[in-house]
Amino acid sequence: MKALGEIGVLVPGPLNEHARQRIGDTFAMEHIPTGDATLVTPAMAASVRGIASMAPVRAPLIDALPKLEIIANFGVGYDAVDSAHAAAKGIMVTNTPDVLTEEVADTALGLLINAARELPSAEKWLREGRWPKEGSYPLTRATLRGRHAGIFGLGRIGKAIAVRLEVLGMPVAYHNRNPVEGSPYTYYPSLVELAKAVDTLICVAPGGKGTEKAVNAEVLKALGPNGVFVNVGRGSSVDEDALAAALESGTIHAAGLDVFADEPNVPRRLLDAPNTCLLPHVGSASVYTRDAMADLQVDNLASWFSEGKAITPVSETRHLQPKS
Ligand code: A2R
Repeated sequence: MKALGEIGVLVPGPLNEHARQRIGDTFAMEHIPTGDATLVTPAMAASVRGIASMAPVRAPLIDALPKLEIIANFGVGYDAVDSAHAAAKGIMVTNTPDVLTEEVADTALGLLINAARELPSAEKWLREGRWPKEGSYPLTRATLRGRHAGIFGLGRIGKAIAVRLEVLGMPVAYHNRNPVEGSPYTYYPSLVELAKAVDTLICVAPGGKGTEKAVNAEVLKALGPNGVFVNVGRGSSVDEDALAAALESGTIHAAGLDVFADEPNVPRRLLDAPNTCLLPHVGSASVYTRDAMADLQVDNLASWFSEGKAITPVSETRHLQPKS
């Protein structure tokens, strides 16, 4: 078995600094500015056995690296990695679940409170000197009191959000493809039915084809005029035109969004829509949590190359064993 320091690990595009540091200290690190396969040199093709990514890893990049064994993704959502293509070629894919769960759940709560109680707008009122000139910020039409919450994607993070909502006194319901065994929350087999039953919808489902534009005009109409929509999952799960239209027309009351379909670009209509709290995808973005994600990403690589085992394989590649 080769010493870890002789194993080539490619970092395509930007990566968390702590992860880069550890990869550089542990492996023979290579870097290319983006995931563009044409940037792979013959030397990289001959030596790279692992990828550590925060940026997309598409099929052409995978195909340009004939010795590739493992793609270690930074983040629990791995929709930017072509995991089906990797699995078909026997290449392991790992992600970083659990270590970010509580941080993202906190962010969801912050977005909900900000959207419903307009705290960013109230702060703007203070900073613009309007308080002494014009008096108190107007009373908010929305409150958390008496709300009913629906979670789209009751997995690790969804459950952590549910616990927080229960503390706020909100009954919780959810929609997944399958009911969660033993869950105390009410299950709805359809997202529209869930939206009809609640006035607060929190999306924390994974991105990808199965959830693409799932939160559409019909779902938003079902949520209703007192509705607050929060998204800490993926922007691709939302029809953003329909969401902007729903906010503009009062079809729903407010939205708190941490994720967007075409990051870092945020549609003008969402920037201009009333009652929105918009964040630049900071759900897990504390030093504490990002360090833990970086450690798990690098530990997956180290474990694969030294023990022949990934720590947190994604479901599509869980069955794979090292080739050598
Ligand atoms: O559908 P199920 O029974 O496999 O439940 C999963 C649910 N889910 C879906 N629900 C409805 N329609 C779908 N097409 C669909 N696909 C998945 O989302 C499961 O309950 C939940 C995902 O939970 P976990 O796998 O535990 O992920 P975690 O750690 O909570 O993170 C969720 C997402 C990430 O993928 C990133 O996009 C974001 O939060 O950070």
